[in-house]
Amino acid sequence: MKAVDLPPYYNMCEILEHNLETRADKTALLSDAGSMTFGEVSRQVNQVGNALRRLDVRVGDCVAILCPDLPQWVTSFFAVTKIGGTALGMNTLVKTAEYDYILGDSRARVLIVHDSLLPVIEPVLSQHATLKRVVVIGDAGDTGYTSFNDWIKGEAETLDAERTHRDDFCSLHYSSGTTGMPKGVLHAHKDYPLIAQLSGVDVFGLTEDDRTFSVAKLFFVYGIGGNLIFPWYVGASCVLYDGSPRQVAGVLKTIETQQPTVFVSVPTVYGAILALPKFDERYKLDSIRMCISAGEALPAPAWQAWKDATGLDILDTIGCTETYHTFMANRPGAIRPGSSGKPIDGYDVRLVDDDSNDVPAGEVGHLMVRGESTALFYLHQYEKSRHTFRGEWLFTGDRYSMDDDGFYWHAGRGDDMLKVGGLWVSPVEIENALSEHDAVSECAVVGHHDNAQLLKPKAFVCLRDDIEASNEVLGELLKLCAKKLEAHKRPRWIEFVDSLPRTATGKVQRFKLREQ
Ligand code: 3UK
Repeated sequence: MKAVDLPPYYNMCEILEHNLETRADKTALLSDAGSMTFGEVSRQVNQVGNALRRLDVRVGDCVAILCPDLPQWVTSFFAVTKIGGTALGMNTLVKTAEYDYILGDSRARVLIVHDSLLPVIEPVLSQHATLKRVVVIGDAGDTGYTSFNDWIKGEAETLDAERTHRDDFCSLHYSSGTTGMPKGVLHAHKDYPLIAQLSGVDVFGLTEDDRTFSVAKLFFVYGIGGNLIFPWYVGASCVLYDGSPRQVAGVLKTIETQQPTVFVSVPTVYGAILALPKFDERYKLDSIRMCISAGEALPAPAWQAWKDATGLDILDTIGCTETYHTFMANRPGAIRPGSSGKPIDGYDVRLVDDDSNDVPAGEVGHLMVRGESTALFYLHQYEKSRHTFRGEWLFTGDRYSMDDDGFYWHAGRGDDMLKVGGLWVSPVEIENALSEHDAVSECAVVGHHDNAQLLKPKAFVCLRDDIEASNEVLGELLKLCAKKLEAHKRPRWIEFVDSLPRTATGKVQRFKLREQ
């Protein structure tokens, strides 16, 4: 499928609405809060869309959604795109300062927020004059904000979709970098059917008989693609899970009760499940026919252990926020454990050296990718955009080699970024947190493989001359990290060293620390 195959005027809400003719009464989503049919989803989408128009949300306006994976997340998302707005699914795991930045950078006009997340974002809401209205899902209590249920009650259940162009932007996704705040990536209406066809159908072979379930949340493009866009594009159902993927018992229980056929997950969660004694006997997982992994490389031993325990193959795949979804994948029946597979139809990749010359097979190069679902730029980031979006080609920042059979092997990142549990971690952020302690004179953080061969942050810390390394200092540093950093960003090891290796120009040589 090519972008030109779509009608010039196309609205991505078609991915939901094409189901209304033949499947209006079919279950579209299942969740602890109950299930909804395609017809029910569509009616609520229309109510939210009408309520947004009543707030004067116009084409191009941004609406932010900060909510666990619940039906209201989904109906809000489709409602925004249906009226031609730009939907921003916010990461539910970040701190107040990041919400502050994102509200400013996106100029969100309306915020739809779940009551459980309101306390983290509330302190900065009044600083954003561009934010006109806050709607609360759940209990709005005496906050003074509008309650979601009251807001849509009485709104009409029909709504004409905005006549958007296939190239109009419809969603905004924030992705982290080495320094500073995350970068906004805009995707167009056309990108949705493209990824659904190229990955969901052509690679994963989803059909309307499938039921997807993802531990990657909807705010993460890997999650919304695999657990909402792909299934609905083919008329399949999805299972929403509003718990934490760290609670593997909850994940397994959900599989047992909701019986998904496709499991969309990340290496750390596969690892955590494998670490649970006799998980395959304690939980019934036999509804699953296909397991997908992405976010970070899946180690071959984990692939084998999963196969031994469940009989199932995991398809390791790689995508990025900039391409929206998968561009390389292991395919059913053609898997090389430990590799990221091969480029999928619709995408081309190149491996190049520092001077942009192609490198031969077996050698490591920078991974570039080309495909029509790729975003065009980072919002308000001219320099970073020029570095990453190079004409048709996207510079991913990943280092890869290709073997003689055409499989691609991840060789780490060219920048210092880490992927932990599929989530971005910047060493600089951890270093900044550690440096706040008086005893620390300098420090550096690198990725280090744990026993399961997954990358986790490790800190090398130099203490001030008058301070001795001790368990007490260590305890204080760990406590500081617990206060300042989200769980996946906290260093798993802290090593005290006398000095950090540096170049002649004073730059920390992280590669030397990585080798230790
Ligand atoms: C890394 C991988 C090795 C790699 C994503 C599937 O992860 C996704 O998007 P992000 O923008 O991060 C992209 C970066 O993550 N990565 C992802 N998958 C793998 N590294 N093996 C893998 N299998 O550094 C990449 O550049 O958060 C994943 C589908 C859609 C996505 N957006």
